[in-house]
Amino acid sequence: MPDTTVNFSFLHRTCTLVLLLCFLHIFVTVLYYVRSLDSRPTFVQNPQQTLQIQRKLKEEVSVVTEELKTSPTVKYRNVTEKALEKCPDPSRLLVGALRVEFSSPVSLELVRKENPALQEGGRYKPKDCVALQKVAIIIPFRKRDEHLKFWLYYLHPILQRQQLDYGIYVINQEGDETFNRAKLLNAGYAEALKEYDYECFVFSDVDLIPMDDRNTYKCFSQPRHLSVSMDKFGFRLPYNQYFGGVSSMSKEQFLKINGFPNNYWGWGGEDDDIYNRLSSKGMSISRPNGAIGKCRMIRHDRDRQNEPNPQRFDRIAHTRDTMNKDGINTLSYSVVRVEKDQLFTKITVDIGKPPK
Ligand code: UDH
Ligand code: NGS
Repeated sequence: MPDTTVNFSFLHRTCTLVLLLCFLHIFVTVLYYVRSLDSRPTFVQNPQQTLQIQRKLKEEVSVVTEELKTSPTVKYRNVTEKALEKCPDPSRLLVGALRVEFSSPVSLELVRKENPALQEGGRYKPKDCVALQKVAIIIPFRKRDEHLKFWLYYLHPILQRQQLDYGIYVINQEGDETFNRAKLLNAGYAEALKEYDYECFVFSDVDLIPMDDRNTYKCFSQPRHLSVSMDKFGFRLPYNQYFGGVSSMSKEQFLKINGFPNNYWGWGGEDDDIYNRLSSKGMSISRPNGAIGKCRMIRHDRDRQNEPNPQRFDRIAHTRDTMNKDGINTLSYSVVRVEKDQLFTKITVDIGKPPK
């Protein structure tokens, strides 16, 4: 009996000790928890506070967004970024009437040296502002190297002053078959678009130089005729519908007329066909005034394999019937060579020959 009493008493003391230890543990844990609550930053707000903070953040974001939209220079998080403005239209770099003459020859080396800002392929865009338009200039070409040098010598400085984002594409007809100006222009349109997202296309003969830099080589709300008063015509239009020499069209205007005809082999009529296409689609011709539109042609003899095309009168009489079946939608040619110079991209193309 005494043994049992001793055992019971021992057990009772042990249990009491364990219980006390448990209480002590709980007490210490609670104490630490309460102290940690005191020292924590108060991240959790009541719903009212949360809403207020969200509103403030929204306001700050919209202020920064507005600044980005309106101000060219935005300081944010210590980073200063320059957002470029659109170039002014007309460009403030223009000088007006120019002296154009062809008495002493020019070299490509000289033209390269005088135009250091050009990128390979005859590409340029203004550094300090966003150009108004991305313009591809397409030149139909075969064996006119002397004319091309003069063209590059005069046009590059003018186009840079006009602050255009431009590229020069010389579309060179391969071989000695009959020349086809309009088909080369179609090929130039297609090739230029493979390189860059051009929105405007200027089609220029290699022997025509503008005499006033206010004659901007860009596109307008209507197709533009740029060579309106040529020296060889006594500085007047030869006839009202004349659309030859230098013209410009937006991509949209060009596609609306299904591009240019591919079947005018030899000299003449293709420009009249283009005029017919435009007027059949309800478009009119926009032109600079006679003073600003003055230009000089480099005198030359008739080219070989570009004799007057005897079919041209019959063809221009049927433009409306043929324009949907012959144009950019039926263009077929192959690229023989692409050469990149600092001053131009020369693309030699095989455009075939007139059907027998
Ligand atoms: N072109 C060439 N090579 C050629 C033929 C034409 O590069 O062999 C190009 C060139 O860009 C030229 C354009 O196509 O400016 C138009 O050529 P064109 O022969 O239709 O027109 P252009 O006004 O000559 O240059 C017309 C005949 C001039 C005869 C003058 C006689 N004194
Ligand atoms: C017209 C031609 C056009 C040519 C224009 C000017 O007669 O293609 O003369 O030619 N139309 C026809 O022959 C149907 S030019 O004096 O520049 O050689 O552009």
